[in-house]
Amino acid sequence: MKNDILKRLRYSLGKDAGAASVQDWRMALSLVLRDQLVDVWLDSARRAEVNASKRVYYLSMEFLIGRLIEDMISNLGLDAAARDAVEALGQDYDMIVHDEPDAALGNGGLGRLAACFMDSLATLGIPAFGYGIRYEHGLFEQSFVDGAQAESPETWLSQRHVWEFERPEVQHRIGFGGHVSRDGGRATWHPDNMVVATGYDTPVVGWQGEWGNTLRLWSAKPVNPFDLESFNRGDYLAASRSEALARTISRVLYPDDTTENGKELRLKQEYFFTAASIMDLMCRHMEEDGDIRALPEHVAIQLNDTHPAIAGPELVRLLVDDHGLAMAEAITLARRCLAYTNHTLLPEALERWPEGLFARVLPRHLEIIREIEAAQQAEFPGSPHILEHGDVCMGELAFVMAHKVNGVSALHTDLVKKTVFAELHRIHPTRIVNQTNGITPRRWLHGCNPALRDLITQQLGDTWVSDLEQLAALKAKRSDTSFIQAFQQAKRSNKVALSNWISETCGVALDPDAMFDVQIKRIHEYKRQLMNLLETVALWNEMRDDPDRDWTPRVKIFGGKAAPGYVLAKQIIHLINDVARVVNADPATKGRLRIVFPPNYNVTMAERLIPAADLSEQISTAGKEASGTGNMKFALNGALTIGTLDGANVEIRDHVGSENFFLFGLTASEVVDRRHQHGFSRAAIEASPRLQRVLGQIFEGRFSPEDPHRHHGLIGMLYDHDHFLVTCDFDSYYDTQRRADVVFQNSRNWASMALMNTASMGWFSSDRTIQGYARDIWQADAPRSALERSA
Ligand code: 26V
Repeated sequence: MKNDILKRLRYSLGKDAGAASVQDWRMALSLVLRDQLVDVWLDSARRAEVNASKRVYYLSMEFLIGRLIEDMISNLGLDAAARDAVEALGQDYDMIVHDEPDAALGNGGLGRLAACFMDSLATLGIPAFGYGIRYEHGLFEQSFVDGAQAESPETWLSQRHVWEFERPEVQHRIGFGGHVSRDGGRATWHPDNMVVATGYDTPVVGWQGEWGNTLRLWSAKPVNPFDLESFNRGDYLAASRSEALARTISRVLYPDDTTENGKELRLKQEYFFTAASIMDLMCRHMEEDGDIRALPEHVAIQLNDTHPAIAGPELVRLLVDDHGLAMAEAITLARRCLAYTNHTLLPEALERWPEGLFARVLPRHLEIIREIEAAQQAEFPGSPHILEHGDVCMGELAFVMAHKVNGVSALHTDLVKKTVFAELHRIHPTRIVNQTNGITPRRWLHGCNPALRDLITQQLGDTWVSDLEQLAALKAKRSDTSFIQAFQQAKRSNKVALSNWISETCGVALDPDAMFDVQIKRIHEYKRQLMNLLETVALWNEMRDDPDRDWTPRVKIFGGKAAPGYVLAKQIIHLINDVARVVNADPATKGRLRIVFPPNYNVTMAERLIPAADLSEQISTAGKEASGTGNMKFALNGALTIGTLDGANVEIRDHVGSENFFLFGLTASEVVDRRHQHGFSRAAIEASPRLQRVLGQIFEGRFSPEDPHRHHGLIGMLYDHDHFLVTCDFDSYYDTQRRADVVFQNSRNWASMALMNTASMGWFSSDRTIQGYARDIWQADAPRSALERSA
């Protein structure tokens, strides 16, 4: 390996060992690893082709993959070999693997789920492609300027992305706009704008390197690089106009996961990557099989939310306009290929496009949507409309064009049936199914938590990594003193490592024996970071009032980005930073309470924070968090959860046992009732002197003396339109936190409860989730050898 690295450094990167930077060494190592992936990857592709296997196509606007190098090393089983080789070359191994930029091609849970699914599909040996967009700029970088969020562009591609293979020969032309002509019954779309989608392939090789799938991301290029005539005329701007237009399409990830409906560029991005993917899989099918009517036997297309929902009309368009099928047959055939996952019930996040915009960008698709709508109404009179109030409703479109629709946790699926799709569920009572989310244990335990991983492997051997239910055997160790001590030791070493990192990056010293209480996720009103902060201020007050009490020392850790246009979320960030400044400077609570908010939360930061957490904050308003997946990562790594009965928290609590979970708050149905009570938030505030005091302090500028009015907006919101019931759940949350304080004082008991969490989380492996999709939705099997392995 050492020689291979030197060879790559010299012949692929053109660098001499003496002149090589950390980045050069990292790229050389990565290229050596990539070589090793290629054989199994190409072999897998060939086997899938020879067996004419059904392939899964996972269409997602987002793949939040983070860094890949450590995954690649450990999936290939090369941990020791890579370290030895790099050290023999006199280089710092950890520095090299930490040099890789974090690929942030997603906003949060939905994108990270897609990345975990790719890992599980490869580990299970299910032939699959992930299709998405190769954004030039991922999610913005966050910094704090005087406590307020500032954004700057992310630039992961400023260095070469070493894992990918550019495929200049894989190109599809994607049209926009124009008009539709008719010749007899046959329609032809004449777009007036074209771009080319070029594929970039990243191999995704599963655990132990036995199977490899492809993540194919599309980049938009101009059809003609530039207009030579304008160039010769000296009009350089006009010469590159078509280029500029094309490149905007894959330029940047939309950073708002709720409000950017109706933006033309977003619709173009959605159509761009969906059409490229559908054309790509159709070409593959026609080459391999040749019978267009056999498509559903060979193709399962999963739509990750409604973002690729235009896949339905696009598939119908190709079947009717290019392959000459009748409309009714085309709709039925397309439906047999398609399935749709819903990830949110928030009304503002459900996609709708103004019909006028749709007509301008995708005129032929709008016609087809009208036909789909007519067919649905003819068969099921009174069915909910796809076209409503001048909008194209993507949820209804996705539902009607899918043979299965799934929610992502038991509670969420139940609410999908009862709320957003109640009427469609009545008409199609077997279409909606549940597939509770999961996480890959390779990254979220084996990779990120070496201390705990080694302890588990000592006990169980290493087959748990692809068969996570084996962790249940650890339950027998809950009263085993020496094992519990080793378990505590692993957590403590992670907390020490995190403390060192926080002291370097935030300049705040932490006590590793304090309770590390962590809330990391996008900043959203419904996730209630504000409630966590109000509780922190209340605790601070109480510590100052009663300094002689035996307080449990706490470190409150926050992480997360606010969408640049989400004013309230940004105010919450500002308030957290304001409170942190005052509390961290207070000698009265020194050593007892600390607040830290490291900027630019991303996958890599999650990998540092999760293994070091004692308490996991999963405190969304019940009925609002579809599933959550961070909740699973924490519990797997031995944190206890403080949480509401929301999303997958419900199932986590069922698995780990109610005695090992800090439950509080209103239930989803109580939330609905409470909202109907007039003046519910003022009543809750009046009933809680503790909350009143905190709100008063913030209102008076206790934490922002230089600008005492700064947080008036937030406080006013809590009094007058507390839509997410922060005020109503506050007291129950505060009391439950104090209960956690007491339990934490008995560290051995806490550790034994934490162990019960780790030991009970096997079911939340994304391997289990993917097996559920394969069985209930895709009817896709792994080729025999892989199946035998997982059996
Ligand atoms: C929506 C939109 C709407 C318009 C513009 C851009 C954009 C980008 C992303 C989204 C999706 C938001 C939905 C989402 O991320 N849902 C999360 O999905 C996780 C995986 O299923 C789940 O664990 C979280 O509870 C859920 O919030």
